[in-house]
Amino acid sequence: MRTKKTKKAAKLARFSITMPEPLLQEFDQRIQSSGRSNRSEAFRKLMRRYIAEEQWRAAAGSGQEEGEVYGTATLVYDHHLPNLTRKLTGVQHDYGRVILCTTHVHVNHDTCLECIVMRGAPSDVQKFLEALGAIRGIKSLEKVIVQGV
Ligand code: NI
Repeated sequence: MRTKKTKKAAKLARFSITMPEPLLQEFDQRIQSSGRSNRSEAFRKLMRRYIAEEQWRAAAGSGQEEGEVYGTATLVYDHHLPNLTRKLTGVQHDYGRVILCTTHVHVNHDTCLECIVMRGAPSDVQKFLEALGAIRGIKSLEKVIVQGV
């Protein structure tokens, strides 16, 4: 007799959320224009990302040196700012052990975009991100700790 392995579907729960109407309208418009998911799927995606990030934050906060997280840090900065690129390079060399690769894009005459792919112990990755965050002049720093790897 052949048995088919099937993944048991998780029981679904319903709940309600209160939020400003314009925020919900914008959210729904984005979902609709992406054509990829519905509101529930979009919320599930946000919640998984939030949980992964909080798990990492908790592990990093307790100084966890075991285990490994993957993530990216995406930076936007003006390379003309005095010392900024020197400090950025210095920090990346200090934490070379958590950097898998870096992609640099010259957006325009002034602006650079850099995406750093990271892998390392939660506490090490956090220290690296703190060191990046301490560099003055960076216009934006987006951190993503990925789930499912
Ligand atoms: Ni550049």
